[in-house]
Amino acid sequence: VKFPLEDSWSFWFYKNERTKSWKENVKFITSVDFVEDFWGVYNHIQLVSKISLGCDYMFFKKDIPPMWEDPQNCDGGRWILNLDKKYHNQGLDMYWLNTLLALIGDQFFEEGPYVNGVWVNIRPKLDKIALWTKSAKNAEVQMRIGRRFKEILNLRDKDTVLFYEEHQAANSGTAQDTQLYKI
Ligand code: M7G
Repeated sequence: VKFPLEDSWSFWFYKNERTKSWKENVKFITSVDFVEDFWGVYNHIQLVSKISLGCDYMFFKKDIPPMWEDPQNCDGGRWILNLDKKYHNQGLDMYWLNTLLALIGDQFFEEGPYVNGVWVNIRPKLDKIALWTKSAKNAEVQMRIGRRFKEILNLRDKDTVLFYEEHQAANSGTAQDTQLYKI
C-alpha cells in the first residue's frame, strides 16, 4: 500500500539556454501523488547544491504551472529567502528539502490552499528560495505564511529577513514598491 499525498505535486527544472525563450527553458519533470513516489524522484534527481549556475528547480501543485501568467499565480507573489553563497554547500539542500516536506506534509495548515509551490534559483552571487503564494494583497494570509515559512526553515533569528514581492509589480517594470511585506 502506498501513502497518498494530500495534494499532487510536480517537479520542474529551468535551464538557461540563451537561444531559447524563458518559457521554452521551463521543463516539466514529473508529478507525484504518493509519498514513495516523491522520494523516488527526489533521490533520483541531483541535489540543489549540485545543479549548474543559472538553473532552477520548481516544485508546484500539479495543476499550477510555475509561471506568473497562470491564473492561479497572477494575483500572487512570493516570499523570498536570499541565501549567501556560504550556505551553498551547507544549508541550501536542507532548506530546500525542508520546504518540500512542509509542502507535501500540509504544514501550512489553513493557509495551505494559498501556497502554490516553491522555486530555487542557483545564481553566481546568491541562491534564492521563493515560496509562491496566491492573493498577494491579502496581508494577513501572507504574513501567516511568511511566519510559518520561517519556522519551517528554523529561521527565528532577526538577522534573516524574508521579503514578499508581488508578481504583478515585479514584472510590470516599475522597480519601486515590489516589496509588499517583510518578516
Ligand atoms: P527570476 O528567475 O524570477 O529571477 O526572473 P529574479 O528573481 O532575479 O528576477 C528572471 C527573469 O526570468 C524575469 O525577468 C523574466 O524575464 C523571466 N521570468 C521569470 N519568471 C518567474 C517568469 C514567469 O513566470 N513568466 C515569464 N514569462 N517570464 C518569467
